[in-house]
Amino acid sequence: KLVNLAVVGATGMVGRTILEVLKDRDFPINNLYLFSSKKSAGQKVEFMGKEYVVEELNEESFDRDIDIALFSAGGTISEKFAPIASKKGVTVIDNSSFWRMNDDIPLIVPEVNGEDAFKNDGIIANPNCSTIQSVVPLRPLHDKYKIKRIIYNTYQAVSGSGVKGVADLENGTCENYPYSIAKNCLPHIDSFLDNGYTKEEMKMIEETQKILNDDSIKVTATTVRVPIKNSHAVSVNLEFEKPFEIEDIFELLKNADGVVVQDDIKNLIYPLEETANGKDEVFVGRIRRDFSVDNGINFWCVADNIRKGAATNTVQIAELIASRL
Ligand code: 2RA
Repeated sequence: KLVNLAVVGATGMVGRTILEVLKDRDFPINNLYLFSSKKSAGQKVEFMGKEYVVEELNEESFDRDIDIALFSAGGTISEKFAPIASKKGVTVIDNSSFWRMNDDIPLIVPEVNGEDAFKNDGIIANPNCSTIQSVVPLRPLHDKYKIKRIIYNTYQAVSGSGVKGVADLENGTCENYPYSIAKNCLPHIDSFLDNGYTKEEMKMIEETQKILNDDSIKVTATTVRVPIKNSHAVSVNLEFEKPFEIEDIFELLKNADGVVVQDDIKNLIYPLEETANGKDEVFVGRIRRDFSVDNGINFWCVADNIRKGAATNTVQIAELIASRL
């Protein structure tokens, strides 16, 4: 069935990338509607040889035949308009963090818990970018060896902060960060909470447990902004309940859905941001046993935080929903 699709936040960095991914994946579109804030309304966007005029989002925007709406316009817009759209029969796939930890809202990474996408009442949440790339490799490992504990250390590109973050790196300014991101790694993404963690760190902790549907997994995280333009890297340390052979870990990762293993240290092969940029897979390397515990491993993963971390994951969820329309 061809899909009547809306993109809310169509002129932003993720919104524009969603359009690229829709084209790359030949998503089956019947009618396409593009929405934005008042500021960006009226812009003309070319998509698949047709010109579209971006409309200002309002309460009547979904009073037309729309099957699926992809939101990437911030939490305030999602809080107000996702319920309006879903009440009119639209399935909303939301990139903001607003709905992610709501018990009734599925939080989906198709390679990990795709089936849960169908248990929705009209709103599906897309996880945080650094969470998405970190959990993609975990499905087969958790299924076979049961993950007991996860330690995340992230190295996050400035594109995660949008165009202002990129400008600060390129111009050496401090518009978007408290200190120069051109000269520092900043262990501070999003705001600090009373427990001493940042919201970004708590997102990785809570979202991982929800996506793997296992609150028994102990998770901790340190999320760091680094002077890289695009693509996030994450150092992942896992401790399993069960013993394993490292050769089997390699095999499971090589066969994991959505993963490309780049691990040949003799030839200095390991994941890099410049090879992950523009791609939709999660690149995994530096796979090795963690000798400091009984059943532990370390690995390094890199992914394009705007594509797999946001736009592509959103479109993959839309493909799942479209398959059952
Ligand atoms: C960041 N993960 O990188 C957050 C939101 N995109 O800033």
